[in-house]
Amino acid sequence: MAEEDETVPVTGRIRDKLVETKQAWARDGRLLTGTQLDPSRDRLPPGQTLVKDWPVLDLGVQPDVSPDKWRLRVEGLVQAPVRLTLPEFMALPQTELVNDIHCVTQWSRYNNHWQGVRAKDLIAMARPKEEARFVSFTSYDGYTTNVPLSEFVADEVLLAHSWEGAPLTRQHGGPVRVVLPRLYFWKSPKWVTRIELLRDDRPGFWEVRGYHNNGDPWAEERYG
Ligand SMILES: Nc1nc2c(c(=O)[nH]1)N[C@H]1C(S)=C(S)[C@@H](COP(=O)(O)O)O[C@H]1N2
Ligand SMILES: [Mo]
Repeated sequence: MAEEDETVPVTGRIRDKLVETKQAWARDGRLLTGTQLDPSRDRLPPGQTLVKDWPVLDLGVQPDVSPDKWRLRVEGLVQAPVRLTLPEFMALPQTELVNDIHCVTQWSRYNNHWQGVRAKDLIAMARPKEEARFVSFTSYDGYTTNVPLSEFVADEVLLAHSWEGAPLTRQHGGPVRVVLPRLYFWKSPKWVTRIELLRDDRPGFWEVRGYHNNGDPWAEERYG
């Protein structure tokens, strides 16, 4: 099979200062409160502040993925590698979910309405091999992150193309991003293109820069 040109234009520059600041916070253990809250009674995880708008956070590089160039691949330890164009992705069974998002830089936003494809439906198509335990995501801006496969196939995890009834904007990761609401939002890659199933864990961009490998907001797993 001929390799396609999968590069897309990007605007902006990697914000080294921001990356350095976030790394320094990890070193200093910033924002840790040590408060015990109960997700079945409480709604705002410890140390978080509620916002009404939706902040944009990324490395400062926003890829411009035109719909005809967008591809999504599920590969690695799978029996049936998946490779989808955007129309093929949109033709899969669609799910609507509402959830709260929690960013490690302290903001949380309630009641986000998403539409997209459930991660577990996509993974079922690829038929994971028995030894697959972890997922590594790669995005069009070069960003990577990782979660256990069991987290990715949880019911509330979506590959979202719409938010509040409108297509996801480019700055928030359109055409398609992962939404994994149980973990801090850095575990939800924008502009996702590759989902690789692995036997061994592979820490991603922030995970190798001092951020926690798991990232549970209720346990304040900000830094690792
Ligand atoms: N591809 C990509 N995905 C990413 C990031 C990024 O830099 N690149 N940043 C992460 C971080 S740190 C956060 S908090 C959320 C922010 O998503 P938002 O800009 O839609 O609020 O995206 C996550 N996903
Ligand atoms: Mo973040």
